[in-house]
Amino acid sequence: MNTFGTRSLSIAALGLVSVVASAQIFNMSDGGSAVTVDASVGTVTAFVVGGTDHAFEHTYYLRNGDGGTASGLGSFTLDSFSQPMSHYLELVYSNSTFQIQIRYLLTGAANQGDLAESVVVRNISGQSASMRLFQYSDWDMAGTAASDTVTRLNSSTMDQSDGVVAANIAVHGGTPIPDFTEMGVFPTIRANITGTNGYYLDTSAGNGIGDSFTGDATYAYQWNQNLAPGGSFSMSTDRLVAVPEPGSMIALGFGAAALLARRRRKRTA
Ligand SMILES: [Ca+2]
Ligand SMILES: [Ca+2]
Repeated sequence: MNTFGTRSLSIAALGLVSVVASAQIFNMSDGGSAVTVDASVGTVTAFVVGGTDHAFEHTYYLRNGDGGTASGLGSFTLDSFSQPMSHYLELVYSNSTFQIQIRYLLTGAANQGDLAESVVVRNISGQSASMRLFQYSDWDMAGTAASDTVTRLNSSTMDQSDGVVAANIAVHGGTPIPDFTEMGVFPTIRANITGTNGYYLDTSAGNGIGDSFTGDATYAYQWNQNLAPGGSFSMSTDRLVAVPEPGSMIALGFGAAALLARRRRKRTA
């Protein structure tokens, strides 16, 4: 299948290199579902199921030790990308300490889509590293930032659903169970991860089961691992979006609600 990477190479061949550098967008599709990844920042920017985009931002931050803040993948070098099939994408980034490989696998079916991610973080420095890996998610279920409820089902699973238009995402982050998780309103969690030195998410594994938050819900997972030189850490997560039959949403003025939600997307990163 075609990939943006393939198209990028064609554009580069024409000499329009600046276009490629500023927009490394990969589109995945399978069974009527679609995912867009902006590789320039390592972020899922769209997760379309049932014709509606349920994503605002889903991304990673990394930190070595607790003396500073975590960095997004936009500060890393994108070493390679590969999209041999329309439903599969592999990205590899590095900085002076870490290499991070992210593999996305999309499986779509009628009115549902499943996005699996497997991640490997490798210590490529010559010294021990204290990996602090954050996976941060801001889904906007049913295409609206509002009226979402996220619930901590267990130490590795968050469930997020829209209370007005039935749409649901369930995340399974069980391999291994994250050391910390947090849920809350945009943009607090992201601001703390990227702006507070040594920030840990607020809930240790095993605590706060059953807690929930309603609003413009966001949540994050944190894994801590001490990596020897050359050592690596692997984890995987999976998220399933299920939506109702298309006909059941029409009476709810869904389009107007989605339009209002898009206004929020003008917010600054
Ligand atoms: Ca949200
Ligand atoms: Ca919503």
